[in-house]
Amino acid sequence: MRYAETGYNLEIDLATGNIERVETDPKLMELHLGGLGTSVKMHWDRVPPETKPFDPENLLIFSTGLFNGTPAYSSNRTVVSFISPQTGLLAYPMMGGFWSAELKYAGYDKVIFRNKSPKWVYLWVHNDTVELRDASHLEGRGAVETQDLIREELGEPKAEVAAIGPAGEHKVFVASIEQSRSSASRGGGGAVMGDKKIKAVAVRGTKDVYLARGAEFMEHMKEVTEYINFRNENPLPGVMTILSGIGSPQEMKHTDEKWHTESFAWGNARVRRKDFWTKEVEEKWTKTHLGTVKRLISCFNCPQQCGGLVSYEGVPRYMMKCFSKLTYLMAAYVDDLDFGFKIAQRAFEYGVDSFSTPQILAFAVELYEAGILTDKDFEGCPSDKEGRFMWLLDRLALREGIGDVLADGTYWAARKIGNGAEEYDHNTIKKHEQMNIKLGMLDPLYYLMFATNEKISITQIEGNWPQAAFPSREDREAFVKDWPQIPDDKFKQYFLDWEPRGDNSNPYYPTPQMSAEIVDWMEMLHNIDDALCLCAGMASFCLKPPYHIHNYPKLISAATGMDLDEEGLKKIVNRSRNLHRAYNIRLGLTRADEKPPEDHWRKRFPELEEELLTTYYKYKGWNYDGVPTKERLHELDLDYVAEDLEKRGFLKDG
Ligand code: MTE
Ligand code: MTE
Ligand code: MTE
Ligand code: MG
Ligand code: W
Repeated sequence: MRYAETGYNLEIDLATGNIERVETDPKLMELHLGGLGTSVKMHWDRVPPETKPFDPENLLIFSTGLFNGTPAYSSNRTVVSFISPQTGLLAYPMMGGFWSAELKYAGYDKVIFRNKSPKWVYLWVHNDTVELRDASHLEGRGAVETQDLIREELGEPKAEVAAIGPAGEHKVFVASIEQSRSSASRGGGGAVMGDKKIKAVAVRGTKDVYLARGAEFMEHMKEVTEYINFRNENPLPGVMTILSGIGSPQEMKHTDEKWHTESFAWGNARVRRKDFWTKEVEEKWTKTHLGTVKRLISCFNCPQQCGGLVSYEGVPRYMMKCFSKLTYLMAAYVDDLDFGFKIAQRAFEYGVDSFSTPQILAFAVELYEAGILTDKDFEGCPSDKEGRFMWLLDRLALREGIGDVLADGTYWAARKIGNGAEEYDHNTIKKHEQMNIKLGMLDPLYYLMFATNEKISITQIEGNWPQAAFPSREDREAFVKDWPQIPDDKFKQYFLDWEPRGDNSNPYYPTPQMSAEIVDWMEMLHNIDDALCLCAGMASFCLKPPYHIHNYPKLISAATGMDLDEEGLKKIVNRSRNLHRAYNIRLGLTRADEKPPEDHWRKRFPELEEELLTTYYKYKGWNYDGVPTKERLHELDLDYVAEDLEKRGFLKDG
């Protein structure tokens, strides 16, 4: 009997149509838990580093995590992994919703696609019945409408469907995979699906998932439940509204957008508008918001309601959450919230990432204004800001005209366009568009998080540590008094001593050593969440979350029967993290790539930044180049990785 996991994967060879149900090695759970952890292991073992994103050998893995389908609240993520067409490194976008629970209940932990299908297909998984079905009639259909069309033709209203839209079909590098109220957005998973000619993956399951010690598990969950209730009744004081609660950022609930509209940059991540949020704007936006978001909704087995059902005049109803509300309108430099709701609907049907896409469109507008793109490139484009963005979105999603170049993302497009366009690609890391943050003073924690995290996106590493120092000592004392989530008491002192101004403030405080420790802690929690496929909004991504390093080992032990303590759990996720790093090193990641976008901060400190990176690498057990050392790999039972890195010349002299 297998506990928490089902112990079976589905292996789909798209070239031959062969489908296999494969029993997995139980040892893998002990070594990597599941989710992202075991997926990384599979990429390492099976996808050689010479593989290009659109080679048939590039595996596309849809993975559940260890906790999906168990009673653990908010465990509803699916992690999709593949070599990204945009970055050339391993990408792992995640989506919530209900898909993972269905797959677990159907009896599988992962669906692994290899090779390419000769014609459009979708996969239908229904317990023991698994089939590739013709999808030629779905070509050109939207990523959201396709889900309904498939449920209808299957006669299975409860099937969960992850689908691509036209952008994925056209292998747009920023194409997403859309599913219910969720989206595996970043890194171009939609393009890899499109390249393999998979239009969708539909799942329905009615079996059980077993727990090793169910009663004990439920006892621990009682405490989690109590804490969730407590946090919902007691929002944190002293932090911005968006960070005061739990769940993923409550953009559908809150109407106060002072922080985002004034702290993040508009246009192609250029301009900060520090006086934007006037009384007048607030009233207008609040009215639009409340008139548009009809009700709030949750993912599978989650008490929070982070999603919104959006009904905006003239466009079909759809689901939205978090920051997509603002990315398009801010990039387009449009002051109306209405535009955000209008364009997002179209973008979701195309199936594109709402972080990267608006940045690319704004980049195109800048190039046009600078005369690098011309009237010929923009032939037929309306001249108003809104019309122009819609027009550019259509071109990009369908790879028409100038859109064909833009569809590869800012980095690649800039190099294809040439003629000085590279200068305008200023907001990418590792060839991937970033959040349009624009702040004054370098923040050592965000510096490290941006530069080094394997997701190549800030969302997958920030979280447990407050984003800004609290002005008053009193407030800091109150905050640390009730902070059971921290992995070590020393963090309380770090926080108490951290001040908004003066000697103990950014960028020199937290010191490089402290910064390394804090970032490592936040990242470790994300790595656990991504292995369990638990929503980071209830753990690593929020302040004072219900799940943390002290209760996770107990829950995992009761669920799996493994008997893990904190050290044991840390070791497992560190093992997966180092394997992940080694894999990206093999794919060409270097120290020189590990830097934030050029002007996230006005004030920069090159020497300090070097020291931060070096200190962090050392803390991680990596050498100057960011490669895990032989000793570190040995400690983590990864000698086979050290051998491989040595053989390929990435690791010299340990
Ligand atoms: N893109 C689409 N199409 N839909 C979305 O809901 N969410 C954005 C961004 N891009 C979103 C999107 C937000 S708020 C986040 S945090 C990231 O995707 C999450 O990235 P991931 O899905 O790749 O993990
Ligand atoms: N959960 C995990 N495990 N990892 C993540 O990166 N991102 C959070 C949240 N939960 C995240 C996560 C953020 S910022 C957002 S906006 C939502 O997931 C995105 O939800 P979606 O992927 O279902 O669209
Ligand atoms: N950058 C900063 N400095 N702080 C944040 O909280 N959150 C990330 C991303 N970058 C975040 C950030 C996420 S998940 C999203 S969706 C957008 O910015 C908006 O995040 P927020 O709503 O948490 O501010
Ligand atoms: Mg997502
Ligand atoms: W988000």
